[in-house]
Amino acid sequence: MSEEKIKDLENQFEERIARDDKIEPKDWMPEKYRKTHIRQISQHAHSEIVGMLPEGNWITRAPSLRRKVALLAKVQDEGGHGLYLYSAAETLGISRDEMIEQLHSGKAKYSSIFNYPSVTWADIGAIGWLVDGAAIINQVALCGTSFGPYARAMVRICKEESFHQRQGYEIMLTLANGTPEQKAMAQDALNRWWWPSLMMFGPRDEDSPNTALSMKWKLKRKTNDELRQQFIDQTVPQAELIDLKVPDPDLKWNEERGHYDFGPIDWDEFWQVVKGHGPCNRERMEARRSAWENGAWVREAAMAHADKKAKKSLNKAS
Ligand code: FAQ
Repeated sequence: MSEEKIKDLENQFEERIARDDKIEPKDWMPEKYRKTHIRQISQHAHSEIVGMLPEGNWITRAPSLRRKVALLAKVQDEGGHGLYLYSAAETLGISRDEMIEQLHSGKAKYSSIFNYPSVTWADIGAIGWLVDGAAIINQVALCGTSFGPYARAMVRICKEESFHQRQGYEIMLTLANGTPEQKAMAQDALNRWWWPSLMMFGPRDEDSPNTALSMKWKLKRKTNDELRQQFIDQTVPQAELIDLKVPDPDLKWNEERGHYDFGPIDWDEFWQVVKGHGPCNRERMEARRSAWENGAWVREAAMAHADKKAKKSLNKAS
């Protein structure tokens, strides 16, 4: 293709982005747009799948049948979210196998938050309330993202995440209104999950290499810092309502800004976790790899069945 033609296509593409048109898989797009979408959508998919592990840990130990049913449904939903997202990424020309290989080899990232352990039942409350709460804030913005399949997946995912967030908050509410031991357990979970939840939104804007281009192409509709602030402003009153204390001595409402000021985030810890040195990175990757290996027979059986069905319908047609 001539340089002039490419320039022309680029201009048309930028005009479509400016008009808030959705870009669809068969439309022309700059190679960098395609690649950055594969990066973000596949990492998002990996996060959903790895994110099943800390909660899956509690399915057999949920304190009642009602809690067990809700948790099972939630963990299953997360698996479903991973599948929509892998499908959305596949429309950009990468295969599911390639994405899984990138996860297993450590080339692709997944959210830092899932490298922390879930040690008590209150952690299941904190994950629903804080982790799903943070995920919703990020994902509501992504409903307006420029790539059609990603935006449409987000609409459905957000509806399910809002159920997840409420079931988590309700666990925290119940514990906070329970015995002094139960309330202390809820407070301890909030103490451990608060800062890692703030890290989920990614590095500060000035340290975020991908934000500028992703904002220009409307992959991101809000920056990491904007979303983090929105999460804090929304979550602090929820903690106050159930009489739990956010573990940040610098947290203070700033009348002038109309936002909460908050204390420094430990970015060294964040990068350590992202680079594979968090408390559970090794355990999470081992669980994913062994699930992949142990599930090989299911994939083979499904392929053999699909093959048999295709041959049968070919025979019928001839
Ligand atoms: N963890 O330049 P930026 C959920 C990486 S879903 C690990 O700012 P970007 C549901 C980043 O990839 C949670 N790595 O990057 C659920 C980049 O590295 P790269 C997942 C992180 O992409 C709930 C580098 O740092 N949600 O929770 C993290 O513009 C409960 C520089 O950063 C999504 O994925 C991190 N926290 O912004 C499931 C939402 N932050 O790729 C189960 C979609 C940054 O260049 C249970 N993703 N990095 O090698 C996004 O919105 C963006 O990708 C950000 C990062 C905001 C995460």
